[in-house]
Formats: sequence, C-alpha cells, structure tokens
Amino acid sequence: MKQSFMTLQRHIIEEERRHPQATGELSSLLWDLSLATKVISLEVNKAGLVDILGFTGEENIHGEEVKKLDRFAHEMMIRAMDHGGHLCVMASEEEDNIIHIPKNKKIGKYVLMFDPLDGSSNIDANVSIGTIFSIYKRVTPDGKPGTVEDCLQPGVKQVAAGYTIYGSSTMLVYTTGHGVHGFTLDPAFGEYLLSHPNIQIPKKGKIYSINEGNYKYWHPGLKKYIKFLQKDEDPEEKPYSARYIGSMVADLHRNLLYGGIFMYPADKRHPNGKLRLMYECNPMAMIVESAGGRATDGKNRILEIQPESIHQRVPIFIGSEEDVLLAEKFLREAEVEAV
Ligand code: P6P
Repeated sequence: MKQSFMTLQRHIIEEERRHPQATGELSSLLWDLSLATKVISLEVNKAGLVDILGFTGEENIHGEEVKKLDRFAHEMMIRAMDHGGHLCVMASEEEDNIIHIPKNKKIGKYVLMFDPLDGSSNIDANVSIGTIFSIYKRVTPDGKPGTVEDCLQPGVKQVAAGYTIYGSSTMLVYTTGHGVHGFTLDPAFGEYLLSHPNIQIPKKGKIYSINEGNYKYWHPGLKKYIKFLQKDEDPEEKPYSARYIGSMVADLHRNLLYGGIFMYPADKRHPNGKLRLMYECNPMAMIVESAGGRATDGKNRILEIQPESIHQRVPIFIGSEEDVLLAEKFLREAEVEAV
C-alpha cells in the first residue's frame, strides 16, 4: 500500500502541533538542519569524483587525521545553523571548544551538538557514513551567549535527536521523543520523504556488532557473552550473525531496522570506550530508546550519565532490549566471579 506523500517539513510541523506550547522554533531548527544534511549529502555522493578526498594534513583534537569532507561537513553545519536565531551555542566533534553564535545574530533557546561526519575513516572506501545531532533547551538565562553548562546536560534532557546516513540512499532519522521516523531523500527534487514511520526495534535480534579485533583487551564477561552468541557450547543452536561496518551510524541504523546489539565497550586500551557521549551515544540512545530498545554503558543508562566534558567517551551497549540486558548480565556475573 502506497504511503502518504509526507515530506519532512510537513512531518516536523505535525509533530510540533502535538505540543500546544510549541513556538515553532524547534521545527525551523530541524528544518535548517535538514538543509545542511542535503548539502553534505551532495558532497559525500560526489566525493569520489572531485579532488575532495585525501587528508587536509590537519589533525582534530583527538589526534585523528581530518579528511577534507569532515571539515566541509563541520563548516556546512555551522554555516547553516549559526544565523537561524534558534541556538545559543553549538559543539562539534571537530572543534575543541564550544562554538558561539556570531555577535550580530539573534541568540535562541536551543543547544545543538553534532558529529558532522561520523565514520569518516571510511570515506575513501565509499562506506556509509553519517551526521549525528543532539538538541537541548538551554539552562542558562535567555538572551546571553550559551555556555558549556548549556552543553553538559544528561541525555534525558534532549528535546530532539537524530542522524543522517549517507549510503545507497540518504536517510534522515529523528525523534522528538514521540516515535522514531525515517525519511529518504529523493534527489530528483531534494525532498526528504517519509519512508519509515514509527520505527520500532525488535525486542531481540540475531546480529551482534563489535570490533572483534579487540578481543584480547576485552572484559572476561564480554568474552563469555560473545562466545554465547556464537553458540560455542550448543552445536545445534544457530549462532548470531556478526556484522561490523566500523561506522557507528551505519551499524546502528541496520540494527535499528533489523534488531541486534552494537557494542563499543571499555577495554584495556579504551578505559572509557571510544565513542563520544554528547554527540554520538546520547543522540543514538534517545533514538533507540524511543524505538523500544535499550542503551547502557554495560550497567548504567546512557541517557542518565551526567556529562563532565563535551568530548568525553563512554562505553556503549545499544540495541534490542533483550540483547543488551543479556550482555549486562554476562558482565555482572563476571564481576561477581572476579571478587
Ligand atoms: P574501531 C568511526 O571512526 C567511529 O568513530 C564510529 O563511527 C565507529 O563505530 C567506530 O569509530 C569504529 O571504531 O575502533 O572499531 O575502528
């Protein structure tokens, strides 16, 4: 049955109508954001054709080589978002400090944090990559420039979160806390059309996503959990499938639709995991929880972690509720055994 011809713009407005007190600011913020992702999509999709690949020779604060497309996406997000009058401050994976709104522009009541191009190490291999965004209401007085305090709020305070995945097609997935909705970009006329209304993640999946190259650094409970999924002890049982792209947006998007668990745990080399709380784990946790899934650091709910710094890392176990709960159980039992 053909779905109604619902554009992202109409959907955002209809979502806004669910909140009588809404002023429309969040709607136009989301709309501006969608425009930025369309431009990024254009560049990502032609990256192989123009000399935009390769390293800029600069490094970001994490010591990672910054590819031109990362920089482009970062700058495009700022250019698209810094003058709409909806934001008081921004933060980006590509910028050490918070990003202020230009002095001559209206200061708004929202905070935007984003990873402009997650999975960027895959750019040259034409693997799906994505933009992740997280939106809060400011906590400091209106009218003045936003501060780090406005940024360092726990994930439960997010008013909206989402991602765009630049893959075989460009999709934007977002939530304002009332369901998770996916839109596919029709390049013919540059509109995001509703293609995945009210996404629900299966309660249990058959896919696990983790970098098994780190096996020797893992927590003993995690080693046992992965062996359990591989049905090492039960020759009759069908094992889970291992699927790992190495691009969080791509791995999580697949598991959101098909079910399964994505893990980037703490290990001997990454005491706090690798992924960033504010602009990777929190937005993805809001999406997955709104779709009926679960997201923890192996014990505590991601969305309840009180942030201490904008770029802090956290371990993450995220996806189908039953799978995440079982992983936590293996970790907990190993802790007990270790005592
Ligand atoms: P590893 C990409 O660089 C990224 O930040 C995430 O998108 C991805 O899930 C993770 O790192 C992959 O890390 O150590 O497995 O290569």
